[in-house]
Amino acid sequence: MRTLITNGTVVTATGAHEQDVLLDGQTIAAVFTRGGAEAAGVAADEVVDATGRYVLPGGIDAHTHMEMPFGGTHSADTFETGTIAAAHGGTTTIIDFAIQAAGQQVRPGLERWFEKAEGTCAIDYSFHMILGGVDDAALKEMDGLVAEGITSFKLFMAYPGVFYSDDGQILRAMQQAASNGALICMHAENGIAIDVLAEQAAARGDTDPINHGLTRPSRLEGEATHRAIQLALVAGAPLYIVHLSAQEALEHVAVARGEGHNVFAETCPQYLYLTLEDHLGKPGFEGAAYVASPPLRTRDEPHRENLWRGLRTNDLSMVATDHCPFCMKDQKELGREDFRAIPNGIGGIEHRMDLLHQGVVDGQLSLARWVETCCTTPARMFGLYPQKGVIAPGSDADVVIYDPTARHTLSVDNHHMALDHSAWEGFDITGAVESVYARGRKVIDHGSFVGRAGHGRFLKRGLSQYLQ
Ligand code: DUC
Ligand code: ZN
Ligand code: ZN
Repeated sequence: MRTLITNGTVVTATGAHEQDVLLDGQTIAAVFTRGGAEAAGVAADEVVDATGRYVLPGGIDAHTHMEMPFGGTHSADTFETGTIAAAHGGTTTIIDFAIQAAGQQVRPGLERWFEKAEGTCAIDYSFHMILGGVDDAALKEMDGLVAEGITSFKLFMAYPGVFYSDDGQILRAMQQAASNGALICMHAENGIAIDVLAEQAAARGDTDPINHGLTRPSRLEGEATHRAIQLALVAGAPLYIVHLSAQEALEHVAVARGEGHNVFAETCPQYLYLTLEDHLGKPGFEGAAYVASPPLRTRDEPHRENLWRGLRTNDLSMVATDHCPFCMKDQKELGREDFRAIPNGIGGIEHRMDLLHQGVVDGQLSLARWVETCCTTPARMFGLYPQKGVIAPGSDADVVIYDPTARHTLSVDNHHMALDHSAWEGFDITGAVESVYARGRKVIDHGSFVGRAGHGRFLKRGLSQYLQ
């Protein structure tokens, strides 16, 4: 099957280009200057007129949690529902976090993730590995996993007793990463101090959802980020900070990068748009929908402005969602009496490309930077480039046709995530995904899903290409 996409504006990390794109089977066969395909007499089974549309590389969401066990329940999206929602939003690859639970071995955790994802994903997928217990066995497993294409590992400085690693464990994992080429992804919040604050709040009777944010101050994200950077420098390992939310943390990343160190960070749409007061602080139990860690930050400090600036200056390398959806009913409700029992997570896999395009419309980001932070850098950072993240001959035919002028409103009534609410309810967006190709197969056609659960394949990743 050959598909020729004509008359569109191809947007890549290098800018906007008037080009035609030929897909042949699962790959991009050629990119022509406007009219070049016609002049060359290229024949195609399908010709798509993309006049007035952007033609983008498929989005890569490098931080998702499908069917993740947490606080006595599981995140609500399966690999099937979550990847279909992703496709609706112009994302054609996810990297999900397989989990080694505390007290368990690494391998069974990974095998469980393969079982869940195999045959159910609508788009391609890969895994990072969460290390919930760094010991000699886990360190040895790291080398094997890197050889098998699991080339990044997440450690937690938060959640004592669940996923938490102490500084010694972190240092040892970083030393292992320095020797095997893996990238350490860090959840940087001081969980020991947070647990003290949370316990004190509960003892005072401060149990509403907003206390989740009040007991996780941004300083403790800044402190943990600084400590993680120092440990990485001692180990001689590169470091990637996940879901950076606080200006204090960004400052430490910026200083390290200014000194020339291989320190990188992602942020998430919720930290660019939502706040502690306006969302986590909604009346009654409504704020539970916005409980995630790190928490939404206060609107009284310029966290959001600084994060947008960080995206422009490349102190923040990319945007992922930390998609971790829990319904209000039976899930968030577990913490109605005590904010500590609210499952942590916000769903947003479907809206990342739109919310960041809105940033372009609002003058926060350039068009090229939109694609770079959502598609190209994730591929480079996590060893998928140039198979993914670019429109170029030989790359996978993951292509999004995006209408930059369409307007729509995000809502639980029209989203495709398995969620009974939307953290993005009422957000007006300029720009909309029109059609999506995942490895050459059309999966979204004018807003309708026409793909197949099981089309997605596991992607064995190479080492991070952050230096390329
Ligand atoms: N943060 C969340 O909000 N959910 C899952 C795990 C995490 O680190
Ligand atoms: Zn995390
Ligand atoms: Zn996460």
